[in-house]
Amino acid sequence: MREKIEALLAQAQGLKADTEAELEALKVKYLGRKGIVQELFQDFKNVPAEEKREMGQKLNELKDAIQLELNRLKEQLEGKTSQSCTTNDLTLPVDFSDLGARHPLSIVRNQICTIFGNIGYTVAEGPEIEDDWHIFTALNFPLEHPARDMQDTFFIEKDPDIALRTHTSSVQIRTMERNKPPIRSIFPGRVYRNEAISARAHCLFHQVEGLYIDENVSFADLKQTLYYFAKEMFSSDTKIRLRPSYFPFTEPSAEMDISCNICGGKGCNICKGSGWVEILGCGMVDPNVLENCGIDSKKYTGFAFGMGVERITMLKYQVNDLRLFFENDLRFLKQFETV
Ligand code: 2U9
Repeated sequence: MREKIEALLAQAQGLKADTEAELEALKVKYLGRKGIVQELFQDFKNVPAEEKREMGQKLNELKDAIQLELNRLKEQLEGKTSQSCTTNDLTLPVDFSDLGARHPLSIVRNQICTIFGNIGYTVAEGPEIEDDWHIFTALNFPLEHPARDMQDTFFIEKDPDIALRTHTSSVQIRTMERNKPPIRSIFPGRVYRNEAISARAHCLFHQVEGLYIDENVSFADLKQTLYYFAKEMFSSDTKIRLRPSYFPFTEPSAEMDISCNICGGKGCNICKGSGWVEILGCGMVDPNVLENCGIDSKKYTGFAFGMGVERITMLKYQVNDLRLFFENDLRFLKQFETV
């Protein structure tokens, strides 16, 4: 019996099954009710008493070894089947039916970049995590300005000098620090403010700011540039008006309205009956800001402007809830230009 068991143990190591049926046949042959192992158990009664203990152990070892081998073959076969089921048919034609759409904010940001690109503006980008100098101090924000407050700005824990930028003006500062005039660039990017999320406000939004610095740049240049932008962005019969305003980084400062693109200026619920809608802020760069960046304010002047991409997109496509831009609902997103 010893020789038989040893021969069977050796056999068990080399068992092969290419199909479920072959595996089943092996199971019957070795472990079935009339199988080889069962036959050996039948013969066990003839084993001399002094060998019974050793032979009993060996028989159980053989049974376990065969069972283990059959389990391994079963796993191998299952792996093969699942692999063959997931293999793609690479000869099938590609399905183009479910292409994505460009996000409306990307469409409008790209349009803004193209409109300014056509009159010689380059595009510049910079970090979203910034230091106090580039977000506030270089931009002439007084120390007690509310924007420096934790209520309004996301600061990095443990370091009051570092925050998420609240505007892309920080990139303008970096551009002026590194380059000599003439500078003519626009600055698109994400900005962060500590606001409660609603239909009209979000803690994350997108801006495009612009900067033009050279000798003899005037407020008239600013006005003409923004008039060109409004007509390109909305329609050629769009009118603009500038209202005086205040920003720490520009002097004089203004806010710009366009004639309502929905009612053409007659008055509707979008423009609240006034015929005008606000689209951006602007002004002549404060001489302090130029000096903070190493630009001679006696020689150079410049204008700057800033707009929220969400606001322009809402007006252009008549979207009435800002949250739609951030929810990734395909029913909303698919209404815009497809890629
Ligand atoms: C430098 C100097 C001046 C950028 C400007 C505005 C006015 C403005 C707002 C519009 C809506 C921000 O997105 S918004 O909330 N922006 O009103 N931005 S002037 O002026 C600069 C920028 C950088 C160095």
